[in-house]
Amino acid sequence: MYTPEIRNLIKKVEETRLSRLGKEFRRMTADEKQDVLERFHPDHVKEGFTTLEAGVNKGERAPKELAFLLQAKSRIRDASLNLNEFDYDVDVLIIGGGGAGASAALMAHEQGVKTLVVTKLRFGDSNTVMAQGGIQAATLPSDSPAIHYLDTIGGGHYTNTPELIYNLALDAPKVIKWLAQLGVMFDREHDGTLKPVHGGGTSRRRMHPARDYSGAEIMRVLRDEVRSRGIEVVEFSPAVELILDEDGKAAGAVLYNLETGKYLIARAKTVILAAGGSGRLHYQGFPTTNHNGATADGLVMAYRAGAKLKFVDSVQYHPTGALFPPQILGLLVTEKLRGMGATPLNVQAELFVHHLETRDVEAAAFIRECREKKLGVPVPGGMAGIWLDTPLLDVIHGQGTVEKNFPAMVRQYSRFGINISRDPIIVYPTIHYQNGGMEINADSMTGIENLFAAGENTGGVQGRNRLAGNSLLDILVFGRRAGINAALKSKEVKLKQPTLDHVAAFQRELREQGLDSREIAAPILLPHYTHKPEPANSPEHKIF
Ligand code: MEZ
Repeated sequence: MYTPEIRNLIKKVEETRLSRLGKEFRRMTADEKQDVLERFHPDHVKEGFTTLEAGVNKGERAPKELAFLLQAKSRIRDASLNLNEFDYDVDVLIIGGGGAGASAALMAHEQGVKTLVVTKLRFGDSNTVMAQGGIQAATLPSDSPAIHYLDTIGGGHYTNTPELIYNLALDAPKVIKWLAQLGVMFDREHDGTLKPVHGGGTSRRRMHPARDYSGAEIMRVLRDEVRSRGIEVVEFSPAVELILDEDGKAAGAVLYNLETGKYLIARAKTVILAAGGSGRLHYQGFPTTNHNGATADGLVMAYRAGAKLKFVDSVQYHPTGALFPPQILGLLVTEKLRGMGATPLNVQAELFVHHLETRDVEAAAFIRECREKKLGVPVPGGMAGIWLDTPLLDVIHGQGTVEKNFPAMVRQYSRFGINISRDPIIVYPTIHYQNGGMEINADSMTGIENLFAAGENTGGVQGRNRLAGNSLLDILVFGRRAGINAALKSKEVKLKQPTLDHVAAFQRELREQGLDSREIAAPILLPHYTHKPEPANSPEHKIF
């Protein structure tokens, strides 16, 4: 329920709506973008970062909260484990039960190899199911993978790895076809053709939604497919350490059964890390759109095993996280709203940024409007945000548009007495995506032999800024590639003596750097929400 003060401010938005119809704020120049990013994007807040003192990325910048975990002690430091007595013995071990893990499992299984998925929570609990707006692919006659490539590399400030986005854009139409054949119900025109929408930084309509629950719809189908093909899935058993063989090649993982508290050994000829992102580390105290398991587990395990990370100092803040009501603070308000024409406004109901700038620029402009210009919309508790004029969509496209295209969002807000077809909503940037992660090649292979990776725990596909809809695509393109290539590779592998020597070696390095006195062990597996005082050097989790 909006407060009387907020209701009063809404009047200005309503009074000016028709005069704003068809108007857009001009696009920023390259210099203006650079300026707003440097002054207001959280990636440029020096105090949010530190320098890594151990591991392969030593000397590089990382968010403080992530650096703390990358350099924390191992959970199994004091456990006595017999690596030759295994609980699971498979060809391909997939760590992670989101979209990347599920699509990898389907492809690996199609190669006729023994495939196992292990997942921290329930199968499907992941950022994939939280994705709302859609998946990018050049499917319109006016579009092409080449244009998709150019938009993606432009949005990523030319930092994306070219061979990765070449394959991302090229595989995209094939992935949409595959998903549709499996049963994903994308939004379609009356004649059955696909109905993509715009996203920030796209020059063509390319984002394919399933209403505003695109990720849940995709995960529904992938999960059903994995189950119906009889692929083994072990839930509530996160991997906590990779196992390498005596030659330093990936050879399995140590799992931790969350119900029994016992460690389990999974031996595998090849391993795929698809363990997701790190939004639940709440960098710089920001809220997040991410699911509870997004605690950087994949990065932590891979880093100890010696995998090189790329762009770990680059985090995506989604411009439109819910700011009010506080019960849904930080939850995603999909970019599909802006893609269809909803515009951000300041407290004076003025346009102040083009509604489809790329996310980093849009988020930085929102922060500037609130912090420097003091033109944010005040909410109880002292914060200020930005209006997103959702009712404008019914004016532009006709009555019922919001209801039809955003059923999940309508429901989310109606629980708090807010009708988003009638009233604008108040948003502010929220942590959405980890741009960086393990380096991979176009076969989804990391620098560690027999270790493959896909999805949010990799870096390079998205560069330093991801476009909307390119992460659902990334998990499928590189999840599928990881599945196929890990399966093919597993057919050649002769397993050797498994070891955890790399964990011991990393502990030694931490000790030498004076970093081993910390109490927290990583991966932390679940966010560390607590009111108890934190040990020294630990990240705090104050929201804002
Ligand atoms: O790719 C995304 O992150 C996406 C489309 C999110 C959204 O705003 O819906």
